[in-house]
Amino acid sequence: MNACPPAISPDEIRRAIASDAFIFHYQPKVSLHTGQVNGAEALIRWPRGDSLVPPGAFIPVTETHGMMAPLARAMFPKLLADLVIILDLRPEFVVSFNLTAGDFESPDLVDLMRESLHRYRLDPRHLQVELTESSVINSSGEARRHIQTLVDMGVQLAMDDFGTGYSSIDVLSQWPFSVVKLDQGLIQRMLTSEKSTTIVQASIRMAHQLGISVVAEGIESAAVYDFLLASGCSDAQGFWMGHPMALSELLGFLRSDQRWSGIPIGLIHMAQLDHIQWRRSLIELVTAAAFTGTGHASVRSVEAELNPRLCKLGQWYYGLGQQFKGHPAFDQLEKPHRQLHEIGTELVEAVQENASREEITLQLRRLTRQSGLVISLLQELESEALLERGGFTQHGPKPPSGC
Ligand code: G
Ligand code: MN
Repeated sequence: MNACPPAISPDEIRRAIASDAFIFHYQPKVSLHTGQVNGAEALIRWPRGDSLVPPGAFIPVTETHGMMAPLARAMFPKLLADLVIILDLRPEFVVSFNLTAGDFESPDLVDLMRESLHRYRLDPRHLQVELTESSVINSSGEARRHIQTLVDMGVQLAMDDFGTGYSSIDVLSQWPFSVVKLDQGLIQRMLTSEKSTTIVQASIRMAHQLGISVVAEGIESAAVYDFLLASGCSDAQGFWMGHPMALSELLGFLRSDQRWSGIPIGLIHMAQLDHIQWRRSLIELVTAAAFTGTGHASVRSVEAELNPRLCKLGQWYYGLGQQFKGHPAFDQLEKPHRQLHEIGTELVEAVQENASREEITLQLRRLTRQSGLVISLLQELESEALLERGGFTQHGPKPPSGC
């Protein structure tokens, strides 16, 4: 039997901080929109002799002896020095690192981050702070204010281990998170549990509707990667693409310019959901205004949504969707989508001009028919894109049962 390695003492950690012994390893994140590495999670590592002290052996001791904040303070300038080197190679790169809300009880850390960013002349949008929701739930108003200051500076906030806590959804509504990281346990259970699959898909949809991007963690196979790509997830992190690695290795990894599949099939599905929501809120607004005599004022507020380039479907079509250009169903979509918006505009005008109930009913019917056309083109594009890349029936999660 192997003897347990001796426990790490708080003094050893104190000395290691003072002697600058800790470094960062970086685990790459792949954009599911482009198939390229677009960021990395920085993880603190302690090289000692020829090996690394496992994080599980020193992080808990550091935490219980209140040394996480000194460690974070010592490591932050190092992170920025590494980031400057990475940005030279990939100017859009984003590095995330792990903190707890408790690290923000005093304003020191935010002050240090602001000063260091200034000193390194770095744009804060290249930085992302990962906080677990449990640390957020137990945090004070002070910590919350300091974190808000950070977000106002332009630093992104990611909720780590989403799906493992108690009230993730509520925390999302109250804190300025722009990213959620789906917990690796949830991702790994996806292959064997239909319920986990549904939870992952529903979380991605919810985040999409909130305008929050989703990083899936713990991807260990092509099957899981493909499934997340088809579900509309934004980014992927896991051993299948890359383990945490030293900075020099990361630079080599980036130079090798490895590509994964970046055909965002899942976004076609999101575009359908966006369209259905658009139609529903327009119809709700118009019928409330026309048939109950309320909501005239709110009808005016939909004007931006009536612009076919500004609705969510339009934003996708003229943005990320353009990679499907040349695909017949995609190319055919523009005209009916523009016509749909024309009908929507006429409908709103009819309501504003107090048109008769019959006229409004007629316009509503036209809107619904046109919407059917738009959806059927999107569905055609989605199923053909799935067919082209082979679907995930041979190696992916089981298809849903029941229908
Ligand atoms: O919870 P947090 O996101 O901070 O966890 C990051 C940790 O997860 C790292 O220590 C990393 O080594 C580990 N990790 C990253 N990718 C994978 C993976 O694909 N599988 C497993 N089992 N662990 C992973
Ligand atoms: Mn993390």
